[in-house]
Amino acid sequence: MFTDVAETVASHLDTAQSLTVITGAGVSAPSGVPTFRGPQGLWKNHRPEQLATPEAFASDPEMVWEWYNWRRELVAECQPNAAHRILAKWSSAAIPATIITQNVDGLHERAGTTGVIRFHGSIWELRCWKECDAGVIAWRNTAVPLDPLPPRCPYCNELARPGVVWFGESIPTDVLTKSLQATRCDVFLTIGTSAVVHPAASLLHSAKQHGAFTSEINLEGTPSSGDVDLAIQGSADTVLVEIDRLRSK
Ligand code: BV8
Ligand code: ZN
Repeated sequence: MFTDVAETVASHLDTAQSLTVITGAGVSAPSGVPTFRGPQGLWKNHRPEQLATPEAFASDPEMVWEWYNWRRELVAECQPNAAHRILAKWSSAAIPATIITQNVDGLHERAGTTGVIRFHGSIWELRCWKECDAGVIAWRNTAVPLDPLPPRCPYCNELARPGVVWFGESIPTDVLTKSLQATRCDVFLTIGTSAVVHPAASLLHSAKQHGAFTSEINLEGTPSSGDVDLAIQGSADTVLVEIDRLRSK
């Protein structure tokens, strides 16, 4: 059903000297991780801006930590899918792909992808809410379930917060710089994202300005669909398997 468009992407990949991919929740959907804005989405009984914000955490840290603890438990039971595996393979190819992800679930890393640029951080990292000297640097915590809940900063014993970027918070400068640098590429793929969250969604426009061939792989149309050279409607895992099959190297 999409072999011809997959062939077009595969042929661009065969001649590309650099490839950058940005992924969203749709890449983890086949693994059973709910998307953010889908029917059974992670936000269904909350508006995104309500829950994933510093204000929500300040007013009710227990409620926000209940939500993250639930997501961590859910993700811990999920396995990477073929989309993660193909991207992991491409990240260690002769011409390695750069994988930028909006996802905080860690499934790209679990699939073996090297050098993942985590645009919105990770639910497997915590930071000190009071930003004490030692605790301002995120630390890894993979405990499922979290105990105690909410978790404390090991350095000052104040509240810990999830190591993610919330709405109204800036993307860390080094992450933004690395991501913008990665948009200087021959091929830019945006996969499994509704392209409504900025500045992540604007990386596509930066890639276009640098002359990249751009393609979107998504189950449904998005605000980016009209901006890419080739929009492919399909599931990230099956489309990536087809493109990988058609690549000659
Ligand atoms: C910033 C981490 C500067 C936490 C997330 C008003 C006030 C303040 C800010 C704003 C404002 N108005 C606009 C903004 C900017 C705001 C923004 O973009 N808002 C949007 C909602 C309008 N952005 C920010 O605040 C950013 N910071 O701008 O800093 C600043 C500073 C101060 C004041 C102003 C500006 C920070 C944004 C980061 C927010 N953090 N997550 C957590 O995860 O808990 S965002 C959240 O959405 C997730 O990270 C997620 O990754 C991201 C994007 O969602 P998607 O991944 O696209 O998921 P979604 O469900 O939406 O779509 C999935 C798609 O997959 C669907 O299209 C579906 O069809 C498709 N799909 C499903 N299954 C499959 C599939 N595709 C393929 N195959 C399948 N099988
Ligand atoms: Zn601290």
